[in-house]
Amino acid sequence: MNTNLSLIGAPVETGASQPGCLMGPDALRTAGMADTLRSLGYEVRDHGNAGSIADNDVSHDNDAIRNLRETVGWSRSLDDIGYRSATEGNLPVFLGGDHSISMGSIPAVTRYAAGKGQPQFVLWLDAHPDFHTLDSTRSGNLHGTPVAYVTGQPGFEGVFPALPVAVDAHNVCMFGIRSVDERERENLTRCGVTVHDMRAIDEYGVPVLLDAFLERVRAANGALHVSLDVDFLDPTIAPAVGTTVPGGATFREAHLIMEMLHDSALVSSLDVVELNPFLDERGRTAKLMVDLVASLFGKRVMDRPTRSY
Ligand code: HAR
Ligand code: MN
Ligand code: MN
Ligand code: MN
Repeated sequence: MNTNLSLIGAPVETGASQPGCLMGPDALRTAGMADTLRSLGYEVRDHGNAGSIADNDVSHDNDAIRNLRETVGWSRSLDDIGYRSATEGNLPVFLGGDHSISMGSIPAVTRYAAGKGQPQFVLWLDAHPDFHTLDSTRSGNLHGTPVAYVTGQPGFEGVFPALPVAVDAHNVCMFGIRSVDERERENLTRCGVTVHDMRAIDEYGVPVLLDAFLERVRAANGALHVSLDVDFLDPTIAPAVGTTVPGGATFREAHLIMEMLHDSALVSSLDVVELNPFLDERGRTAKLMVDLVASLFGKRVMDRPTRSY
């Protein structure tokens, strides 16, 4: 795994239904993100917080959509910064911010991977598939749309930046899903996204499902972007999120995923999103997110031989 990490703060809350994610990057910093990663042997550069380039006048005829121009501005700015960071040899870690930041982070890393001839894969850890299009969203909250956009679903043209390369929907694997809108369900099935809902995790367990996906990434020599939404976790352990859904991943399931990702050595970029510090309890969710990221980057309990199934 690349040992040069660049932390990119993305203080974005315009994609969410309620305010607070703006403070996410700073809460993750306060919880010790940079020093924790340094203690694991990484070279960590914190680029501070990015800003939105909202000098556009885009519009869409779905009147429910909220904060369209700001979100388009953020996607442009994060796409620029993320691409530059990857080009300079770093593994970008995007500190959100609501999940609309993936409309910049994923296009950036996908473009970079394509330049090296690598297909982009995405592991989406979330209660929600975030697979609405600009036409299908009823809430109008754009954090519900990034996966549709980055996989090139119709209706984003002329509003969000054109994607030089879209992610193949078949290369997207979701874990933890338990809140899906009707239109999302139809489109996910039609497009061939792999959706492991909580029932699948209960029935098969994390290792079988995750190994199958990681094997595909490895076989394709793919780049792997991990997008970690706080609400992937059960709200009893991660209360600091605006969209809690009961029945989420446990501490142990989440840690196992992170440890397996580290063992795979495949991860090439990361988003940590939807942390709303205004809703936290004495920083516990922020600290948990830092702990999970530490496991993804190699914090381990004991040395052990590589597991094989
Ligand atoms: N599907 C719902 C909507 O479109 C909820 C989306 C909530 N998204 C997030 N990110 N919290 O996963 O409004
Ligand atoms: Mn999400
Ligand atoms: Mn979510
Ligand atoms: Mn395909």
